[in-house]
Amino acid sequence: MNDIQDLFPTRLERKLGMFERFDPVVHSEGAQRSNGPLNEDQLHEYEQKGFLSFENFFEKEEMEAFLQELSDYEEDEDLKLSEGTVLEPGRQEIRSIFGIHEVSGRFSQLTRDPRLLEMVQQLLGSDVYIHQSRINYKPGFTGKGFNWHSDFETWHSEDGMPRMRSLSCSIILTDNGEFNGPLMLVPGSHRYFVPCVGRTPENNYKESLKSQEVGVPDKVSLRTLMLEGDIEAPKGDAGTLLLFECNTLHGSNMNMSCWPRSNLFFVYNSVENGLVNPFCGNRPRPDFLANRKDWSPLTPVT
Ligand code: 6CS
Ligand code: FE
Repeated sequence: MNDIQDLFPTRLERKLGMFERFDPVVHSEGAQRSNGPLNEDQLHEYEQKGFLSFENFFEKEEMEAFLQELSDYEEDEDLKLSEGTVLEPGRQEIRSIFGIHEVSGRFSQLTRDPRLLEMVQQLLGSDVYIHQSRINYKPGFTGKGFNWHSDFETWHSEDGMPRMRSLSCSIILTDNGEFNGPLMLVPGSHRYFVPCVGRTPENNYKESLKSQEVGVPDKVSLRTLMLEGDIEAPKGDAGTLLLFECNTLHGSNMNMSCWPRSNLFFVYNSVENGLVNPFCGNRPRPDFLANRKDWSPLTPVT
């Protein structure tokens, strides 16, 4: 177990009410806060909503190269069999490929793109490293959804992430429209921690990455937060960037359209927020889900 106090008790036998966040949302202050690429309005929006989206963040030509990698991986039978690849429940289509920055040199370099790194360092107020990376494919007709959840609730409980000082950069690879299961977020939900009921089974990830049952907030809490903040689905064409805070509630519907909804995710963690033992008490999850082997600060690629 940990010798540090568990400030975010969850995966309990009985329901514990949600409580207000006490970690900063934007961790930088003073000159570090004002000297980064995000202006005060953007910082304020991120603090209020828990996410920011940027249309046409990447050029069309860059996206073509990313899409080529996406289809190469889809055809790669060996990659399909690797432990970091999750298939859609009961099907042969790929749902997610984890650890993608360790598979792809291009995506590894992209994690250090100054256009991303400088914003992330400004928001997390420190040097950063990659906690997790993945591609979610959500293929047409068969791509299942993701239940409402806070990533931090999982990363705290199952990966031992101590505090809310992490965020996801999601790069839209195929147009996210109305009908192909776009990511939905609850604005303002990042300002509350919602403890979840239900103990975490050993090797929970073998099921949770196909369909998350443990660590899903209760409907009373979800309703309260949705009535307060509504729901937003920041759709956009390939090349759109979405930054969302580790504790912002999000989920998505199944894809009933013919168009895939594929997104690339880089999860950045502050080097001041290194993982400890999982607070749920289970063994640590594999490295492709929670990086424990290299926390050296990322340096911008020039
Ligand atoms: O368990 C995890 O780390 C993954 N689960 C979800 C539903 N979102 C975050 C992450 O990819
Ligand atoms: Fe998630």
